[in-house]
Amino acid sequence: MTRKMWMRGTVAAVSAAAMLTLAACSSEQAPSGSSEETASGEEEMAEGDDVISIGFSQVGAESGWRAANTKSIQDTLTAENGFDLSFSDAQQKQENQIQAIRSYIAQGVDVIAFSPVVESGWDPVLQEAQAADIPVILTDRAVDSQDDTLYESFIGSDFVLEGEMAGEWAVEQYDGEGYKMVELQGTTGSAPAIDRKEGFAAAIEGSDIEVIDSQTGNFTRTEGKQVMEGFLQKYDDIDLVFAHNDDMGLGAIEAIEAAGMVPGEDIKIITIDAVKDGMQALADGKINYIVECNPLLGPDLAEIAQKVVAGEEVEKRIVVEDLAFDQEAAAEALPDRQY
Ligand code: GYE
Repeated sequence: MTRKMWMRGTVAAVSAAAMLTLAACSSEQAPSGSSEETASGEEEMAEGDDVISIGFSQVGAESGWRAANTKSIQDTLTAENGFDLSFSDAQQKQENQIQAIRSYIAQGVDVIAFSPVVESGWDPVLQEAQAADIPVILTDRAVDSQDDTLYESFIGSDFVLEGEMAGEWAVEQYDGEGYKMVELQGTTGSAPAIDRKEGFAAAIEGSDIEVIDSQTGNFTRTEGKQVMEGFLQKYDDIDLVFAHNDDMGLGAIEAIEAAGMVPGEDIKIITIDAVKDGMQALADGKINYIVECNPLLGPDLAEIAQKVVAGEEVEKRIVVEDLAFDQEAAAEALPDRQY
């Protein structure tokens, strides 16, 4: 399998407008390219026929990352760019996503895309899409299916690597201090929660950072705060929090401040995502380090959908590259941040 690294780190510096232009260009290219090949079929391709209907089932609206991801998809898969988008929000429930996918199959859309809330349990519905000849593109989160013919492509970050980057920085900064750490995990069973936990644990192995507790905060600010309140009641010696996303870290900040302590000093905080609110807290000294997870997947999704519909080969895995920020880097990056 060829692995293509898309330099999202550099792409992030390009303006959203430029990326939309890119998406718009490629949306014009795919249909005209295909009608050139079948010159005689051009007549049948009445105006509007080359519009790609796409059903997208989103995880929910649990975080700032998700809001930015939804915006990127909705801003890119527009009528102007040649798409007819049906969008649904599954409110973090797999059964809602399965229902949405079934309704897209019944509608007979050209492409189905979704960000699977959890990793497992997708084979039956993906087989239904395959039987109906509707290509599926995964965005953001992976499925653990053994049969990779059930989807065309998976576009998203390497979550294990994100966890490792966070853990390596923790070791660099804090090894030797005997730090006690608590972990705020993402949604149970989701690819980013499983992978970030694994990557971080591997990176701190052999250091003297000790994970004293680990619970899910479901990627939300409210639950992150609640879980952190519980940790603070249970332990009086927490030195470090690793939160699987910014929102839970921001919830933890509220809990730490309410307990009369200073986040970023008395208790250090490392998170993942690097969305605006997280970056602001990092620049303000309340978070110590953030590994980025780029949510701007709309342009890649548009391009892959066009290729799939045109019958072109696509990469099975498109890895989005992420950066990382300390407090100083966050202050510098903030003014130009898109999300
Ligand atoms: O980190 C978190 C969101 O799947 C990468 O989901 C995504 C994660 C992201 O809720 O904020």
